[in-house]
Amino acid sequence: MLHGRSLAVPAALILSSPAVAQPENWNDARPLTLTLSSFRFEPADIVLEHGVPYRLHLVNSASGGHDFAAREFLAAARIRPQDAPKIRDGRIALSGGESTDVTLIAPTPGTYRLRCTHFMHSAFGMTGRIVVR
Ligand SMILES: [Cu+2]
Repeated sequence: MLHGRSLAVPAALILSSPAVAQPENWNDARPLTLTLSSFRFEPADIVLEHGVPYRLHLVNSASGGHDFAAREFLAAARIRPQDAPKIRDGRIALSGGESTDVTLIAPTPGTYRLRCTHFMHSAFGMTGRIVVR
């Protein structure tokens, strides 16, 4: 009897482990291209569905640097682990001509701000919105 109980404990621990209980189908992520240029995001309004994985393909078509700064969105979204190092301080930085992919699962529904933090870029119109519904 005691032996049977001791076997049940590790099984319960395994089932409650997030890595096992919530497998992510990162390969099924929907592709979404976002272009950064001087001084705009295209598209500037992004609509995502809550709980759906997306592969954000960020392209900086300008010769100078820009960034995808969306602190609240990136903090709330579930980021594919290998893409997490691309995010620093709520931003994904892209040097001129650079592109990168970040795969994530859209967070809680709401409207999240997007902007470029380079000096004066948001004042010149480099802002956007991410709407999760
Ligand atoms: Cu910019």
